[in-house]
Amino acid sequence: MRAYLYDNSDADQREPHDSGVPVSVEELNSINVEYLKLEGSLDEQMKVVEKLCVEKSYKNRDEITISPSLLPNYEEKIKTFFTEHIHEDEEIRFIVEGAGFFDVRDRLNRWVRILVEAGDMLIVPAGIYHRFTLDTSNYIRAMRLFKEDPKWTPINRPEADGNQYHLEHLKKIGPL
Ligand code: KMT
Ligand code: NI
Repeated sequence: MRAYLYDNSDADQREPHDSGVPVSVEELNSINVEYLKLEGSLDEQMKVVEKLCVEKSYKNRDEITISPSLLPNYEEKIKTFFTEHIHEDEEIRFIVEGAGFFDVRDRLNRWVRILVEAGDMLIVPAGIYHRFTLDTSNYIRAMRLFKEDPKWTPINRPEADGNQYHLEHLKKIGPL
C-alpha cells in the first residue's frame, strides 16, 4: 500500500498523480479507512479473508475483473467508478490480482490516492466520498465483500451532500 495526496493535474486518471506528500495508514484509519496487507500465498490470504468474513459478518461476496476485454460495458463502468460518489454501506475489497487506485476525500476535502495491489484489503467506510480507477496496466481482479445484500447504488456528489450516511461519516471523523 502506498497512499499520498493526489496532485490534481490533468494527466490521465491512470497515472500515479503523486504530489510527493505521503499519507500514512494511521491517517487513513483516522478517516475510518482501513487497510490490511495479507501475507503468504493466495490460499493463505484466503484463509485470513474467511476469518475476517466471520468476525465482521461479511455474508456475501462476488468477484469482479476489470479490464477492457473482460468487463462488459467497460467504458461506461470505468466512468461510473471514477465519478465521485458515496455508498450507504462499506465498500470492502480484497485485491486478488493486478492493481488500481482508490481515491478518498480527507477532512480538508483533498483527494488521498491509495494504491491497491494483490494481497491488499481495503475497507472504505459508508458515506465517504471516493472513486476508483485502474492504473496504466489496465487490469484488476478483486473480491467484493458485503455484510448483507450488496447496495451497489453510488450516490454522486453533490446529491449525497445531505445524505444521512455522509453526514454521519463526517460527524464520526470530526474536524481536524
Ligand atoms: C467499485 O465499487 O468502485 C468497484 O467495485 C470497482 C473497484 S473494485 C477494485
Ligand atoms: Ni464506490
